[in-house]
Amino acid sequence: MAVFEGTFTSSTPLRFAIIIGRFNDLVTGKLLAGCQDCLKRHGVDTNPHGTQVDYIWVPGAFEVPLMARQAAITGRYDAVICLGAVIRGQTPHFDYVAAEVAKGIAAAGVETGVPVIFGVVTVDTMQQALERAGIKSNKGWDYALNALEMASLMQHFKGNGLASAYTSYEEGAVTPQALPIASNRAITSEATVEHKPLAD
Ligand code: INI
Repeated sequence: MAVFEGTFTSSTPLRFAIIIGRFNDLVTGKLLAGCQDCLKRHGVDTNPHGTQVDYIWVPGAFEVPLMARQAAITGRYDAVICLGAVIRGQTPHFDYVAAEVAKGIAAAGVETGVPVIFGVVTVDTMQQALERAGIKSNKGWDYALNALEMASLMQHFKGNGLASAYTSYEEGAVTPQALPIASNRAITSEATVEHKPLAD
């Protein structure tokens, strides 16, 4: 038997998608900066015009899970990092939004087999959000570390997720019947996705 662990540096260049909610961008912008700082210091080229990180901006945290799933299903990324800030004082339906976002992000990872990192701060006040986005510490840094670790860990288990099944289907190696049920709808509608680096 064996022990499997991820590392924080990889001998092969890993690719990441970072999904960022614009809502509360005072917070999410700082989370992103922390995230980029961590990736850079671990040898990742974070330039949006480079080959390792794509940045995808969405209106708010509610839209993050959909884009996380779309990004993961392409099979292009070793991990997807989701950044958002949901602040109780700003939304009477805080509990619903926070719960849906958490469930959606978890589902995107489980369904596709690609690590999807939950980097959405859910707090009571803007002060608390800012404390987590640089004033005391920057959770963006931690989320990037989590992504590096999971991306590296998953290298041991490549070939078992929906994203790889999707790629095999695109290459004609498998039929839709051979894929997980949840993937069949996605396969037919997403076969023409173009994989271009996105500008910031
Ligand atoms: N989006 C957030 O990311 N954080 C919030 O605190 C928030 N509040 O307070 O409402 C928020 N709302 C927007 C939401 O995420 C969607 O973008 C919007 O409802 C459109 O679907």
